[in-house]
Amino acid sequence: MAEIGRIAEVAGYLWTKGWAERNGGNISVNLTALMSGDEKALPALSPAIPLQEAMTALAGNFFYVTGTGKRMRYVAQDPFANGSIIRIAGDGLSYEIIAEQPVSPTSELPSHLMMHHYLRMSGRDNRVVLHTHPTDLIGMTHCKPFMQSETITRLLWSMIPECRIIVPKGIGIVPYEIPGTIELARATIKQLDRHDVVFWEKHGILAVGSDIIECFDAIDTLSKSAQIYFSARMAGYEPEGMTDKQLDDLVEAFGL
Ligand code: 2HA
Ligand code: ZN
Repeated sequence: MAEIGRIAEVAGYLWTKGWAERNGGNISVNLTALMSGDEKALPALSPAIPLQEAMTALAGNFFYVTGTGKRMRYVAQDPFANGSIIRIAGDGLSYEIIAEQPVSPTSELPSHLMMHHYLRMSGRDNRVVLHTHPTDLIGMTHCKPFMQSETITRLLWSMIPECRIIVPKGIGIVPYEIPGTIELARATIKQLDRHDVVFWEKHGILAVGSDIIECFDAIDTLSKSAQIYFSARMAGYEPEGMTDKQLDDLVEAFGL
């Protein structure tokens, strides 16, 4: 399936960017619309594994999910030895692994499914949830003044025109929570109401989208903006940033 190749491609980018130390980050992609009837009918490779909450809007859906403890650099080389396809049961209460090997999904699976469930319920065509650890953006989350959605969005938008265009909904902020917890997932979902990219304080970035390459591009563009900001600061000056008018003109020019 071509989509698995695109997931492997992005996993490779996460590693080469330095955003995926050890098993850092995880990916889930809703494959339901891309699978043939034969693929959907594959026999289970695992028993039914219960979910904590009924994912009714995801009943009968299929996801590729990176594996628990697996490294992005190896997902890039061999996505099916480091992740698997799961099928959500018809009642939304459990899932089975169906391909290609019985690789257990990321410990973040409940959080990812909660997000997919929320996106489905709100009618959004967002098939992808991507979580990663970009050094520069995480660095910014250690600075309290940046931990305001409007402040960080305005700052990163104003470094290059592309950022305003590629991340039009700006950045949501989630104060620190223990990784992998339902609390972190719930706080993130609140931010997904208005944003496609969320910064997790002192931890990482989560992006949702209809396409995994676009999810990567959004985070990559934010990272570029952060690097421009830090380069200027390291050279000893505060970058001017684009003006409000320059940013507003983009809205009109690009129909944002
Ligand atoms: O999967 O990044 O947040 C490892 C993590 C947890
Ligand atoms: Zn993480």
